[in-house]
Formats: sequence, C-alpha cells, structure tokens
Amino acid sequence: MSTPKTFNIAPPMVKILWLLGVVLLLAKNVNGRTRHHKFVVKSSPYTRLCSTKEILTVNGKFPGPTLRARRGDKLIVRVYNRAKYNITLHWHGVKQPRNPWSDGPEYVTQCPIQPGKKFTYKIQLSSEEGTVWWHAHSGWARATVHGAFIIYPKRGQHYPFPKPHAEIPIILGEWWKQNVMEIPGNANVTGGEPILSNALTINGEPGYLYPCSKQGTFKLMVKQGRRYLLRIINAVLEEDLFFAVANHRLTIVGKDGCYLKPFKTDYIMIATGQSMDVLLEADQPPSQYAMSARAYASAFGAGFDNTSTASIVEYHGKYHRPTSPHSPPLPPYNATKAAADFTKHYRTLATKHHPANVPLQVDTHLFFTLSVNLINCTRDKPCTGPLGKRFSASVNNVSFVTPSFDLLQAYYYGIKGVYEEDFPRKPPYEFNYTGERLPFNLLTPTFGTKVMVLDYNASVEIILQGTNVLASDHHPIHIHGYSFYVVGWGFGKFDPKKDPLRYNLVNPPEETTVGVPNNGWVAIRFRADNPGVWLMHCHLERHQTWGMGMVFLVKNGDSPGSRILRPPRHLPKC
Ligand SMILES: *[C@@H]1O[C@H](CO)[C@@H](O)[C@H](O)[C@H]1NC(C)=O
Ligand SMILES: *[C@@H]1O[C@H](CO)[C@@H](O)[C@H](O)[C@H]1NC(C)=O
Ligand SMILES: *[C@@H]1O[C@H](CO)[C@@H](O)[C@H](O)[C@H]1NC(C)=O
Ligand SMILES: *[C@@H]1O[C@H](CO)[C@@H](O)[C@H](O)[C@H]1NC(C)=O
Ligand SMILES: *[C@@H]1O[C@H](CO)[C@@H](O)[C@H](O)[C@H]1NC(C)=O
Ligand SMILES: *[C@@H]1O[C@H](CO)[C@@H](O)[C@H](O)[C@H]1NC(C)=O
Ligand SMILES: *[C@@H]1O[C@H](CO)[C@@H](O)[C@H](O)[C@H]1NC(C)=O
Ligand SMILES: *[C@@H]1O[C@H](CO)[C@@H](O)[C@H](O)[C@H]1NC(C)=O
Ligand SMILES: [Cu+2]
Repeated sequence: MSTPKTFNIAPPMVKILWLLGVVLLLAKNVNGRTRHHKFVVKSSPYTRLCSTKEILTVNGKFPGPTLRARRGDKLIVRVYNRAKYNITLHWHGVKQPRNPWSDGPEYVTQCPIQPGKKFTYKIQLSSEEGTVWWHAHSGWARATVHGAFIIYPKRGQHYPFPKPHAEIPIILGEWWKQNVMEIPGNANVTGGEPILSNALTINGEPGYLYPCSKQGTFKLMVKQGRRYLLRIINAVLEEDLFFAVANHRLTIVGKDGCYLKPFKTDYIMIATGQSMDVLLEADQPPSQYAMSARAYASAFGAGFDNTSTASIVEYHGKYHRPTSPHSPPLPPYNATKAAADFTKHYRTLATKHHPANVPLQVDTHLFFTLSVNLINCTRDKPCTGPLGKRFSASVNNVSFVTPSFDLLQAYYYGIKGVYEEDFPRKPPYEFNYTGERLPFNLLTPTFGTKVMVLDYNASVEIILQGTNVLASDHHPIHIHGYSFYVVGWGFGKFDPKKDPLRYNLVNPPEETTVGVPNNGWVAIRFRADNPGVWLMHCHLERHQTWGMGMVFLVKNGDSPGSRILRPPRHLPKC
C-alpha cells in the first residue's frame, strides 16, 4: 500500500475485480447456483414391526437425503448403483426444461443404471418453488428410494406467507415385510392384486400404533406460540392418504412446488405423488398430539393397507404428559366427499410475483379415459383377479407396454420400431363412462407403446375422465416435464357443453399430480413449451404397473432455445 508501485496498480485492479465480481454476481442471480450431490443406492437393513429386512436406500438412509436449493438453481447428482437392481431417479415436480435426459423414468427417457454402474443427473430448476421430491422410477424401487426436495425463494425474496419458525419434511411412506422389488413380478404371475403393505410410515417410522415400533416414533418438538412449516410428501406407492394433527387446524400454502392461496382445514387428503406446504400453529395447551395418516381408498372391493401411522407433536415445557397422545379424527377410508371437500379449496395466488399464466385459447383438445381393465388369463390355472382374469389398466383403452429400449433415444436417433405415434386423441368408443353395470365387452383394452405427438407451444387442454369400467377409483395423474392448471373438475361424465362454462381461468391451482375424482373428471391446461419425451401416468403404483400411462412427444420449436438439449455423454445402455 505504501509503495508507489502498489499505489499505481491497485486502483484499476480493484476496479476490474469489483466489476468482475458484479458480473459474476449478476450471472449467479440469473442462472442460480450449482449444487453437487453424491447418491449411492445400496441395500441396508431395516428393523420394524418385529422383523428385519434389507431395503434399498440412498446413502444408507430411509427416507433418503433432503435436497435443498433456491429457485432457478442447478443440481448435479452423481448416482452410483451399488444395489443388485436396475435403478433410475426422477425429480418429481421439476420441469427439466429441454432436458428430458435427466428426467428418469426407465425405458421412457433412459435405460436403467445397472448394478455397478453410475449416471449423473443434471437438474435445472426454473419456476418451481416450495416442496417437490425425488424418487426412483424403476420397478417398485421408489418404495424406499425417495426423499424431499426443497426449493426456497431466490435470495432476497420471501415466502408469500408468514415466516415459519422452523421447517420440517414430513415424508409419508409405506413398508412391506416382503422384498418390495419382488412384488410386481409375483403379482404378475397370478394376475391378481399385488400384496398389501404392512405399515404406513412417517419419516421412515411406522410409529407407536404398530407392534414393536413405539421406539423411534417420529417426534416433532414445538414451542407454544410458534409457527412451523410442514413439507408433506406422499411417497406411498399404493395409497392416497388422509392426514391430520390432533386439535390443530392446518393452513395449506403450497402444493407440488407451486404456492396456493392459503386456506385452513382440519385434515388434508394428499394423493400419492403430491407434496404440500402446510403451516402448523402451535396454539394449543402444551401436551402431546398425534400427527396421523391413513388411506383414502375409494375403489369398491379393492384391497388396501387399512392401518394407521402416527407420530407425535410434543410441546416443550413442564406439564403432565398424557398416557397416550390426543389422536385426530380422520375421515373414513372411503370418504370421497371429504376428499373433494378438501381439494375444492385449491386456488393459485395469481399475484404480480406469482402470476397465473392460464392458457385462455386452446388449439389442442384431448380427452383421455382412465380405466382399470381385465384380460383373459393365459395360464393353465385361472388368474386371481375378478372372474378368474388378469388385471390391466389403460388410458383411452390403450394399456401402455413398456419397451426394452428407451423412447427418448429412439426418438432422438430415429430408431424405428420402438414406439408408434398414434395414441388416440379421444376414446375409441363413447359410452356412459361412469355408469353402473357397464357391458363386459368394454373390459378388455388394447396394448401398445403409443405416444401422442404435440406441436411445440401447442395450447393443450386435456379432460381426464375416470371410468367405471371394472371399478371406479381416484387416480392421481402425474405429468412429467410440465406443471398444468386444473381449470375444472366434477363427478360423473364430463359435459362438453355445460362444464367449460364453470371453468376457473382466473386463479386455478397449478399442479403436477392431480387427483381425478372417483367416477369423475378434471380439465387441465398447459402450453407445450418443453420439447422432449414426457411420461404421463397414474401414481398409484399398481395402476401404472398394469399400464395406466402414456407418453407425450413434444416437438422442437424453430429457435435454438426451443429444442431439446444434446444427450449427456455416458448414457446408461440397455
Ligand atoms: C406379466 O405376465 C404376462 C402374462 O404371463 C407376460 O406376458 C408379461 O411379460 C409379464 N410382464 C412382466 C413385466 O413380467
Ligand atoms: C379397517 O380396520 C378397522 C379396525 O382398525 C376395522 O374396523 C375395519 O372394518 C377395517 N376396514 C376395512 C375396509 O378393512
Ligand atoms: C363406506 O363404507 C362403509 C362400510 O365400510 C359403508 O357403510 C358406507 O356406505 C361407505 N361410504 C361410501 C361413501 O361409500
Ligand atoms: C376371453 O375369454 C372368454 C371366455 O372364455 C371368451 O368368451 C372371450 O372371447 C375371450 N376374450 C378375448 C379378448 O380373448
Ligand atoms: C349413465 O350412468 C348414470 C349413473 O349410473 C345414470 O344415472 C345415467 O342415467 C346413465 N346415462 C345414460 C345415458 O345411460
Ligand atoms: C378397447 O378395445 C378393445 C379391442 O378393440 C375392445 O374390445 C373394447 O371394447 C374397447 N374398450 C373400450 C372401453 O373402448
Ligand atoms: C407461444 O404461443 C404464445 C401464444 O400464441 C405466443 O405468445 C408465444 O410467443 C409463443 N412462443 C413461442 C416460443 O413461439
Ligand atoms: C436391467 O436393465 C437391463 C438393460 O435394460 C436389462 O437387460 C435387464 O433385464 C434389467 N434387469 C432387470 C432385473 O429388469
Ligand atoms: Cu390410478
């Protein structure tokens, strides 16, 4: 500093460095930070319900590690498969603009990572904010290979709701005493229902209502007068869930990585695949209160896990602990009305900072029926499904056949014979979709690996129509690569004349997994501005396994910024 030399050189250098700093800072603000993670998929022992099993984990944890990022950040996740099963990972609720290569569903966007191999996922966040999650998208591995993915507002930005004192991921899961990886194969031999789980879990713990499981029950310690943000994820394979905290009202502020207009409720219905941001005010007399979940299972005659999981919200302080925590009343398992009474409150914020960009003009009208089907058994013995038949499921009467080579590479490299482009825009026959005693000849679907081609930037409306073909059910439908606005819903058969008149085009909720009501329909809208190959499927694992899925192939646009990115090097091989 004192020598003339330094004195002469320092000011311009400082200026340059300062400018460089500003430029870097700006670049950082625009592009977000890049965060690196290492995920090792392996087998780990798990002891609950008086029995020990090996389960698949990431980094030895169940649930797996929580990812944290800010809006617009990029995450690089290196995945090492040290398990004996094929694995892929999916970032549920993340749009992956122009980059289906890192989306994850096996044989749709990639070949699986085989045992001993590795693959690096690049996750570019865009408009997501709130809670999303990640899970395996291969076989039934997602039962234990999953975790929370929390996306905070950009630096300097705030939540559009009162600041919580603390934030707690609440991951609702499911556990089988049997090796879950063998369940779909075993069920496919008989053609019947897959075996039911033995427990539901909260943050990996079945909780004190199950035998030998009291120890380890998840406990949330709270201070009276404080506010907590629960980031609730339904990672269960086979059940939609009712969830409540005894004596406490909950305020819903977000869903699927999009904010909602806050509303209060005594319970929530969270479908499998969904995530919710929920405020809990610790405003009750100090005590222990159960936080509990059980199935919402609306299909007539179908089996479901009829157990309840519970954890504890415990107030700090000196007081007499009750012998057992207060327990919340939860709606009965078949309470479709209670489910609808909850979901009907969803509205997006539609503010300057969180606008609702609902497509008002539609150029691509699609109508998709969702059915559970039966097919003839080809074994010597009758199958164990209804009427001695084999279960199947379909969208527009097409049961999705998973190929043995991924659709994305087939598309990108022009490999013929992997898929067909004739997925129907509407069902082959119009019938009284939700009627009773439908004719038997509607039961059998057709089979195929069919995609629906969409033009880049098409303005799409899809009516998702549940049917009563074998039995009606509530279907949580998830679309990869997109979020969409749920502009309408109802029970019964969609009426194209009357129902659109009641659409909410002002502040409909923006979702990535929508519950199609039992024997009902939803209308969703989105702009097809993300080129690539994107799966749409029911998130009830058995329905997906039976074929309730289809694939969108969204074409490239004209500008370089509207084409899919080049494939990464070292894609897994089939
Ligand atoms: C399920 O069983 C059917 C009939 O036996 C067979 O054609 C099909 O390949 C099996 N699917 C799987 C995924 O094992
Ligand atoms: C569910 O379990 C309860 C007892 O916990 C029982 O009363 C009820 O009948 C069961 N319901 C079904 C549909 O299995
Ligand atoms: C729910 O199931 C019970 C029997 O378990 C039945 O009495 C009731 O009618 C059902 N409710 C609905 C809405 O289906
Ligand atoms: C299924 O089996 C029934 C009874 O054996 C037969 O009448 C029917 O034609 C079969 N359907 C198909 C699609 O093969
Ligand atoms: C369709 O099914 C519903 C429910 O069973 C029934 O009320 C209605 O009359 C049926 N409509 C026609 C046209 O058959
Ligand atoms: C589905 O397609 C099969 C085969 O063409 C047909 O028999 C059946 O009636 C169709 N079902 C519906 C619901 O369209
Ligand atoms: C997509 O369509 C909208 C509405 O027509 C238009 O405003 C927008 O410029 C289009 N975007 C691209 C990239 O073509
Ligand atoms: C794992 O993936 C490879 C490549 O696609 C495939 O050949 C193999 O059958 C898969 N293994 C299992 C158990 O599905
Ligand atoms: Cu379903």
